[in-house]
Amino acid sequence: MVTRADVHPGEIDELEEVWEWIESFDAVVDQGKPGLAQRILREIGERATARGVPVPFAANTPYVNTIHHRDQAPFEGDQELGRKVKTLVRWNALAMVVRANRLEHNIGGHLSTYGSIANLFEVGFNHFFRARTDEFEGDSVYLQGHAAPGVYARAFLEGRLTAQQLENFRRELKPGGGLSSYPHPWLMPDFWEFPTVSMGLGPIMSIYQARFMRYLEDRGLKAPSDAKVWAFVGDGETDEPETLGAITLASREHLDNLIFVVNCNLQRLDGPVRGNGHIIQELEAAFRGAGWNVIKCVWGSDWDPLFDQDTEGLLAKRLGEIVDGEYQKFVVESGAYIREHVFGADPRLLKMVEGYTDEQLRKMRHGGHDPKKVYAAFKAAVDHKGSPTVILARTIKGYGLGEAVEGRNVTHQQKKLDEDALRHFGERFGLKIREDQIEDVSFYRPPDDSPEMRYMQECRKKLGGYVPRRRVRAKPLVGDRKELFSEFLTGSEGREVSTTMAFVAMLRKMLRDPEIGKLIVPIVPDEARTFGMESLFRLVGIYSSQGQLYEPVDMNTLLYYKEAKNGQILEEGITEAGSISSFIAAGTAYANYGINTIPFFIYYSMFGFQRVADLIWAAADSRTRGFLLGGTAGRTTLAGEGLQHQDGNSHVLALPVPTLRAYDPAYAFEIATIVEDGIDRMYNKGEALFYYITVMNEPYEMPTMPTGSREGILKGMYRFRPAASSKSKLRAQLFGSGSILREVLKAQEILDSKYHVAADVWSVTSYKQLYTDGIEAERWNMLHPTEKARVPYVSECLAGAPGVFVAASDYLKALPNMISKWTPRGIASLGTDGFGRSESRASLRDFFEVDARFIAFTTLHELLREGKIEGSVVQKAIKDLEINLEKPDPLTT
Ligand SMILES: Cc1ncc(C[n+]2csc(CCOP(=O)(O)OP(=O)(O)O)c2C)c(N)n1
Ligand SMILES: [Mg+2]
Repeated sequence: MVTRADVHPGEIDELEEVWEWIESFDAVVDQGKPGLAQRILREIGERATARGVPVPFAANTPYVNTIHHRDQAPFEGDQELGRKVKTLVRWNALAMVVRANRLEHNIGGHLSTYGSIANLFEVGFNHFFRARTDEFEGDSVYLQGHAAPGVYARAFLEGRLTAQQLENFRRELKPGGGLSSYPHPWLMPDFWEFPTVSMGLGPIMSIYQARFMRYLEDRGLKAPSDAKVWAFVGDGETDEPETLGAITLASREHLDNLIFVVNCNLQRLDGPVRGNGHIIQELEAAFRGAGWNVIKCVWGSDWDPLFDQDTEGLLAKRLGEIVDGEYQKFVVESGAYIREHVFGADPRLLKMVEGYTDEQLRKMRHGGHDPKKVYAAFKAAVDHKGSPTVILARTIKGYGLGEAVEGRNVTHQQKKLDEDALRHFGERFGLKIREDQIEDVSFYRPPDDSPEMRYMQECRKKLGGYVPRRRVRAKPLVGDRKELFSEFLTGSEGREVSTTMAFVAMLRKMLRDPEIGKLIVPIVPDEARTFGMESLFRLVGIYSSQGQLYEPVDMNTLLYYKEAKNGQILEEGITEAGSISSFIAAGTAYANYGINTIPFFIYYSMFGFQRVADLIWAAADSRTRGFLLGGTAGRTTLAGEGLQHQDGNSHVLALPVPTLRAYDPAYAFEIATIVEDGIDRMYNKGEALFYYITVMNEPYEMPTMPTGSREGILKGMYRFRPAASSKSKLRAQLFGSGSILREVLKAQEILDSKYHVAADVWSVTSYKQLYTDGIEAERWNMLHPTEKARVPYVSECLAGAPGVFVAASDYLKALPNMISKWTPRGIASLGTDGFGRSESRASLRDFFEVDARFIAFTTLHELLREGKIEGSVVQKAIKDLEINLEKPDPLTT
């Protein structure tokens, strides 16, 4: 930037002319017309383009506060009392972590993240975060996970948590309960609303939360409100693709209900976030480029007089030159060092600070630690209209924790402080507690009627109550939906349909239901046509906050691409991470908004657990309800697509998620039974569950539901087709799942007609359910050694079942192997371990050895092992069934 000092009249003509323009511009600003100044710049920019002069692109503004102190909203609060409250929260947060680690070495916890974010949180808690009340839906606040100690400490001061609970931070199993390390709604369902600790998930979930609020409003499911979504994000956390990956959605959708606050302490765990660069400037460019309102809050009020003197932009220029690694150094260095290295670069800068002592220079506060600056930034953010806002607040990691910790690279994992550091803390913040309390690091809560405690409570009262606080606000649904699903129980009468088609027909029917129809939220990541869901476009419309501003190319067709403001389908585009974030928002609306939305997220099954398993884990933590539908599932059922697409994994990857019920159904009636029961359990009975159902694209006739199979379908297995004759000496029990069940049924016929083996066929709808039931029974038996033992459901089904046991599925062999020990004689498992292939279904099933031939052959082999048949029978079968004994192992091929 040119300054007056650069202009030497008559020397360089150009500079003089440039300076004249700048002076004219300054005059407009000095007249108090910033709007006009902006317009002039815009008009000149447009003029330049029209005249063919390229306009220089600048994603960044100088390294100064976006809000000039002249335009700052005045701080509406009592700064002194606010400071006292903050000190108390800081102390108790510190005490909590230090005590926990004195009691139990290595229990962990973080001091430094909260040290940096305390002021940002406190301004929010005292002045901005509105609680959920019966009258107002409240703000949704995603709090930076590693700063949890500060949130607990505040709740303790508010009287919501006891000293005992604080004492048991990170020791949740102690009598009286403890506190979870991070925000976990599962572990603290009355407290935490949003799990944020896996870096990147909080930010993306908050974006889709803000969008879902608009969706609910545009669809008339809730009244419009000015409720906000606040997301507190670490600067290191912005490296996660999820953090920045969806920011353009927020600006495209004009989500001015969304506020990101990035805690720019310039450090992550190991060291600086951008030692050789500028994280604040980098983020500014990214967010501005994406269309966000960016508020940089870098410098505290102490800097205002200096910037006032900086009429020529020298200081701003110098501050923009210093890299973050150097800024971090200033935190640990003396005032003299700062004088030399910041201001020493130019004698004019040195002059600016000649009246400042070194101590004053060292103490110059950063924006994120100045309540006035933060208040002004937050106020500007909540008042801003038309786009989301990000506040980039400069802070110091480990702020207030003493020289050995503040700004050091080791600060992140600091859990202990020596007595000197504790005393230093007390002195620095003017904490009025006794010396012995300092040494003991005792929790400290002044009397309720002390001015600071009253202030804290009054502030919260004005904002409607406490935050965070989780409460289930929806009333349970009451309907019985047996009738709604009954048509799917009777078979397709010769018509061949796939389970995907059957499911879509059910979805269509649910959408028309008077009670649940409007609550259904279909979510697709650009895959609706793959699943034959395009008929829904026209039926319920695709949600678009702007309606449809164009005439779709297929307008004259029945199933045209209909976008509508009240559209019901969330067509998310190609983002499984975004879609599952919508799923979580919709599946937790029963708590956050008191609305029982029922999400159905339908996606390519390989790109579900494999791609976004951590978000699915967060869904479970959040007590999400709803249905995940893995479409075009099955390693051999999805023909042609090959290695990356063919899913034989998801049912294994679904195993660890405790609240998830995973099903691999073969028939429409099974799906209908599962979905009907699922809605009942989740929304009528209020259970904290969600469902994963795989659906396939192989068309076949859907049979009628066998009588008495309902319980078995839900529990995980039932006998679908008994052997034709139970008299045969050679017996087998065959298990099939999903579309492989039909291979098993074919094997049953081969075995009967060619080898006189009478086999019962079981449909195993859920290995996960069977496994869960089995381990629960085993555990109960272990703990009740003298009582009548519980029998796992698998054992109950198969008690006395004759013959050998063979299972085949389109997933890994691990699934049947898991339940093998509860069957009378162990299971021979067939599955699809290995990489997929581009091939036809028949070739794939041969390659993975899960077709009827291999099932029959494996059964005969099992009978041979049991000594029930001669080797010659197996030899003959090898020929008859054309089994290639030399074929390569699909696992390693
Ligand atoms: C997905 C994921 N990866 C790694 C971690 C471990 N981790 C916890 S905090 C942290 C550093 C955080 O840095 P930043 O986001 O800058 O937050 P700060 O503590 O500096 O405020 C890391 C790597 C995590 N929690 N989640
Ligand atoms: Mg950081």
